[in-house]
Amino acid sequence: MGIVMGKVKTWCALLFVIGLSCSETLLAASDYLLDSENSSLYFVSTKQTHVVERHHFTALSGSISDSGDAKLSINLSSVETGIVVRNERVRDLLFEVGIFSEAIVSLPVNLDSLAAQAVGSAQTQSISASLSLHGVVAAIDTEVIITKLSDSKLMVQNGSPLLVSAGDYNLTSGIDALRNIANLDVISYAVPVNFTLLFNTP
Ligand code: UQ8
Repeated sequence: MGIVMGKVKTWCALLFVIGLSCSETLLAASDYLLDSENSSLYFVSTKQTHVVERHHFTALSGSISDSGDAKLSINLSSVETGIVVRNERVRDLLFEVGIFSEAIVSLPVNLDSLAAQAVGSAQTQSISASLSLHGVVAAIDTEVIITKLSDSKLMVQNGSPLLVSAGDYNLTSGIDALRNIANLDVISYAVPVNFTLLFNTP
């Protein structure tokens, strides 16, 4: 009888431990949502050779699903260049928001490595993402720095300068249209992009 009770207790303890680790896995696997208020995505334009200006988007959304699919959506109508008429021209002549309202970045994320990362630490990861912009989907291979701010908060930043070539997304004729309407000799087709993305899990 004593041996049987002993075995029952061992099994109960084992099931308890399995139960605990299952619930931890479930917690670690919950969805992350972009904290859009505290996230940013900037890009830089260069005109007349030496005039370099910083712009950004005010409406971002995104998530990392419990199956490891990360997504960032950029509302292209939310472009902010600091000049109202220029915002309208970039929206209409460059991005053509009536047809292509959003840019979407998607990539797979290694959730195990995120779960194993210590709170307060940062890791650099090479990623291969796809960017859908202006009707074209193209690969972006780059590095990101992932900082685990708490058990429920991640910060993801570009780990090296990120360059978008307008030609890769069928955007050169739009840039030429902006150059013509503003009476400029040159606007560069090479556009540096910088991002800081904060994600929270409930
Ligand atoms: C844990 C984990 C790893 C999670 C992952 C999380 C995640 C989702 C990560 C994502 C990572 C990733 C790979 C992100 C990629 C982000 C990118 C690359 C997004 C793309 C953003 C984007 C859409 C960028 C814009 C691209 C582009 C080609 C822009 C061109 C801009 C230009 C050149 C504008 C020219 C402006 C200009 C000088 C206009 C001239 C002008 C005009 C017309 C005017 O009217 C005017 O006023 C009267 C002027 O002022 C006088 C002008 O200058």
